[in-house]
Amino acid sequence: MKCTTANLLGLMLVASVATTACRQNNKHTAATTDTTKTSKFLNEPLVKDIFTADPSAHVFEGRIYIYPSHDIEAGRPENDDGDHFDMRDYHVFSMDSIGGKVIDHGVALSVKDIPWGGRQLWAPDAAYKNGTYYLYFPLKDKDDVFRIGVATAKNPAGPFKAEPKPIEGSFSIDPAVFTDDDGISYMYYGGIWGGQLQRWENGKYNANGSKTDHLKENSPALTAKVAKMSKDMLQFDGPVKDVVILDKNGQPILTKDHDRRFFEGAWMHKYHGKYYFTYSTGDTHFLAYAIGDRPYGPFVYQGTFMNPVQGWTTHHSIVEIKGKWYIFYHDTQISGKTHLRNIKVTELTHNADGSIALIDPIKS
Ligand code: FUB
Repeated sequence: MKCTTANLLGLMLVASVATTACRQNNKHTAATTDTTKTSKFLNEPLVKDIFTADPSAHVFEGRIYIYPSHDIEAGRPENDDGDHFDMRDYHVFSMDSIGGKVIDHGVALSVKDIPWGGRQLWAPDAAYKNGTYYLYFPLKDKDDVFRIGVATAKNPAGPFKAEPKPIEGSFSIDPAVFTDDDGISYMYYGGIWGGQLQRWENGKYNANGSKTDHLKENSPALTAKVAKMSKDMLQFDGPVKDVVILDKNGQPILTKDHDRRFFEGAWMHKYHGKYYFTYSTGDTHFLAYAIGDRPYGPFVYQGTFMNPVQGWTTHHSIVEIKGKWYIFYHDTQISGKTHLRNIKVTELTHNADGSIALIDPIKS
């Protein structure tokens, strides 16, 4: 890893707490957890020397691997399209246990090495199958349309090599790949506003698709998407389907229902045979969940399981580690700025009735 401007900027910003220095062996260690007694936050950042967000966590080869976005100060204006999130590469992090030392494995993939790439590397996810690790990532193509790409490696930390083209038929953002007990993998994805989902309502891209179409306020909300993955994990196998979320009366959640409708940041985990579809409500800043009997749904809305974090965006992953469940998430504790985030982790509890216990990321 090189000592980049972003690294140095990050180091300067957190000089009082960061203990990390760039090393020549392509790895460096993130700062150890700062347990300041007066902190209002439930948890402290896992990484303090660079800005990280949108953490997708997995257990690979007995270690916890985290695949986050790498936030930078790109000097872009802040707007509803998310132009201020102008990320250029990914780092992969790992640790041997929750609370253990966090290792930064350096740059795993750069936008300059993605042949079809334009701008904005947003929230990624990773998967493993048959000896290969797959990194899935949203990126605007050269026409400024978000697509989902895939890159492969033999090592969970990368470096990853991007496929020459995005996944055929893919669009929008925030891929999350779930592999069921039968070995079949599914990609959940999508995001409205800057994630462009509203531009794909009829399967074709319409740059004028509006996020503020008030005529649709009483219509079913736009849904996340789900597609089965091909055996080689490089393509979709079959049609892209809607992730339908119903209320407890069997009615679809409506566009105007900003507290409950899907916005972005999909994730799937399976608990006691049920499929838990979890997501961000975006402009109302909740993490919400809906439960179904099949990977394709439909899913029945259950409630929120995380209150708003500090910062506009909220994005998570849920993973089982040694019999306990954890949520990886982010906030803006270090910078106080929307687009410069830091990843965190905390335990997640499934109650006896299958509901998820509410987490408040800010101490009362
Ligand atoms: O990091 C850029 C975008 O912000 C992600 O893709 C969204 O989920 C939100 O966290």
